[in-house]
Amino acid sequence: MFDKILIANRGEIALRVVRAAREMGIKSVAVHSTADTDAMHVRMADESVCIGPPSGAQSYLSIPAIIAACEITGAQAIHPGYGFLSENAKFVQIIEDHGLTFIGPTAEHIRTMGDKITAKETMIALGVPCVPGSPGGVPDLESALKIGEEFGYPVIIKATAGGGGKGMKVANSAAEMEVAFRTARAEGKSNFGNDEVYIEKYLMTPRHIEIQVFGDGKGRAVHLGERDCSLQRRHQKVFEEAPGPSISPEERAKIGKLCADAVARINYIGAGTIEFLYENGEFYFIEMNTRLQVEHPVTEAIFGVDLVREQIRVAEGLPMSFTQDDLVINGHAIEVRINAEKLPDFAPCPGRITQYHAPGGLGVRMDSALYDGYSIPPYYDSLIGKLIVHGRDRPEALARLQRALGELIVDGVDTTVPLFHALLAEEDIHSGGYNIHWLEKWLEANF
Ligand code: MV4
Repeated sequence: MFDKILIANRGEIALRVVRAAREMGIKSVAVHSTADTDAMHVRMADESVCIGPPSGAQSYLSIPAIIAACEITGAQAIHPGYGFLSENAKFVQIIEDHGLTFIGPTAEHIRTMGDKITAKETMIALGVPCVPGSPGGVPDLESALKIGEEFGYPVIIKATAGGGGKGMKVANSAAEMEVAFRTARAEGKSNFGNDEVYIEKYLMTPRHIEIQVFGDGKGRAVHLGERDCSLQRRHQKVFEEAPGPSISPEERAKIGKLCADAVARINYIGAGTIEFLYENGEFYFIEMNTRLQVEHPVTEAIFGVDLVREQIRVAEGLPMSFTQDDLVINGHAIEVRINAEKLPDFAPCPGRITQYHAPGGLGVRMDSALYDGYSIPPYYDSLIGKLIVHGRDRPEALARLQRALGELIVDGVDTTVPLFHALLAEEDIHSGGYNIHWLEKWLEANF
């Protein structure tokens, strides 16, 4: 059993891990850059170590500094949070080489899912439905044009190492293929050092539905239903909910079982998310994320589980504390991401928080590392809080969201809060009738 773990992250997610560890009787070590000396995660952890200057590359991404912090403090395991080193297979390998434990999947699982072509081949072999497209990589323009003919336009060319929408280009016709193909390759090369691409049929109006899975690394795995994360701007999620407003219990059980069985077969350990596009009642796999996601609290709310606690348990070799039959959905949960950004352009807005008041009451959870007088540094992600509401049903969750947003005070910087007030006035948000393009179109028309 661990008696001390190190958290290789900052902000609300570092705090989230400190809290889970403390409830389990495990001490936590915070690491921080010189810009984060006064950060809440440093204050709340049992110990802290300064690991470098402000830039992420020299601190939260510095593997030697993080390993050294583990050796100095005697921490036995590392929780990576999300972002930073959370999906870095080399980091996992180095942790294991030092006799430490990574709280997350194996280096091999991270590597397999990090390469999108390999991920897709793996999922096809495991019986998970995928978007129709090229079998593996597409080496040249001639092959790309053949795939376009075979599947019909529009198609989407994706970099195998891609992510966050980078290295992704749509071709609406054979005439557009050359530029799209070349651009996707070039973006793959320059952003990820890998110019391999694959091609899929382009789905016009899907929803983004992701299935939460959890494995014990010994061939047992469960699913915790889906989250609908269709409301995105430039591939950044802004509003997430569980269960998905368009998914029936039968569909959930079917796709959930496929996903749980797939990750059980590969002895997956810990939390994972299998991302799908959902259109006309069909699920199409696109990617798997081998980490805890930002939006995990909506799943925690409706299932009443602590996913970080479970991650730590399975990393210790313990079984999960629930079976599939124990996992019953209770109500509806919604998360909104509160960013220090100025509308309408979402320009980062770091600065000093002159007043902070978190909302509370029944069914309200605020995950944030803010406090009165805190200065948001300009070096990192602009996420400053996640407001998660839980109700008996979707209308109650929406009403609770409106009520909680009204209580929230974040003064001193601009935030995305006004966006959510405006969204709550939209009929499409109340009916759940949105897809992956809805938010950008709405922003275009309204902001
Ligand atoms: C797609 C697609 C349509 N058809 N693949 C965007 C990021 C990456 N994770 C996958 N993405 C997409 N893949 C096919 N075959 C549309 C998108 C997409 C998208 C997906 C989820 C949420 C928001 C999105 C916004 C634009 C495009």
